[in-house]
Amino acid sequence: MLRFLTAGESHGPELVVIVDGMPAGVPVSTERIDHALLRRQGGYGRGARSTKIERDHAEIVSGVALDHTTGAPIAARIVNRDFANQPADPAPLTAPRPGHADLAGRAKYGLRDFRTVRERASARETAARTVAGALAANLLEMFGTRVGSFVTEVGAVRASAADEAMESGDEGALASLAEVAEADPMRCPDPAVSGAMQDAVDRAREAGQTLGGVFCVFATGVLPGLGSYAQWDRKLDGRLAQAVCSIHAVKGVEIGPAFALAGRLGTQAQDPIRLRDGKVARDSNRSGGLEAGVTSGQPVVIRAAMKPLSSVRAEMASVDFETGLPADPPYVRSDVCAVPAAAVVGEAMVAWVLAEALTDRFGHDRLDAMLAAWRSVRDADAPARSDSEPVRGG
Ligand code: EPS
Repeated sequence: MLRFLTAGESHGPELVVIVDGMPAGVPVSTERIDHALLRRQGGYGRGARSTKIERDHAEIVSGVALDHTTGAPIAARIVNRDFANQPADPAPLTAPRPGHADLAGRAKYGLRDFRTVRERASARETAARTVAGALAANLLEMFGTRVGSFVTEVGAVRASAADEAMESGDEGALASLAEVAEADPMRCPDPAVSGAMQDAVDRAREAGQTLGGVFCVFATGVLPGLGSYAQWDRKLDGRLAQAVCSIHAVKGVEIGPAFALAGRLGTQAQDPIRLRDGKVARDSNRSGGLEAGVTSGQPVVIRAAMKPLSSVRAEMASVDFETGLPADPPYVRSDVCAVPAAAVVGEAMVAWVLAEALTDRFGHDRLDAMLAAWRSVRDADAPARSDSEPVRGG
């Protein structure tokens, strides 16, 4: 079983991630991991913490030798530079902020200082996930799978540049859009729309508000047949949705153009099956690369809706739990918009779940054995022949 755990508080000394079950022999580049961390720190609308204080670096302390995984658990630590700036005895936060984990932490753990809740519930934790995701991406790359992302909505501003590519499943078009997004401060695939998104962030900042949005994560070069329809908890669509929905402030996940499909007729929501040059081909990718919880071999396309961040300077309605009186919780420094960062975390989570599915299918011990098994499946999925016996039943 491939799994990871994270530990650490947002303003504690460090974050920690332990990855277990990664096969031996996977190349590991610390530069690439740090590059993923840098991408997550960026994006227009991030606050002072991410842009000025932290400079995330993953120090790998176990499980990697000579730049390759050894099969042993991989542990990595990321130092929180902001730890050094923390007051020794900060005043407790006694008024919970709506939308945050504050009240949940009191209900679950009985914590009275909401600062304690915030420390673990913070999205800073996603830096640790990014390390696990980068390791998963290294593994996936050995099997020809690449994961990318872009941002399609920020506040009320929407970029439609990627709509066609997301529904058609054109891998080249998706990769080009992600390349444009990579150079854009908003991770937007349309630089013209990015300007309007950035203006919206500026306006929100001035008003003491925050903005959410929508991002798309996709994976290309995915082997058909990963996942399962045999049991609910092995369905890959469900596992991907859980993983993406677990990202802080993400409240909605869509596979393919699911919400648009809901209003169409049946034939307009399918991906017709054809034979082209003796190979099975599809006209479109409305399924988002997943049919019945199993990969189709088309790109996996997932969109996620991120709510506006709950830390706002504008007035918030709450109650002080010490006095029992209405209170406006003090503003705690935060980002104005973190949708570009969430897209990078989305990549990590999608890469992780695909790596889980790949190791579930091809084993956990060693990369060379996995590759041999993968090749035999890939090559055995022979193209349908028009002179072969028609399939009966089903
Ligand atoms: C976060 C609040 C902000 C964000 C932080 C997540 O931190 P601070 O209150 O220290 O400014 O910057 O995100 C990160 C530091 C990060 O690396 O992503 C929160 O409350 O979730």
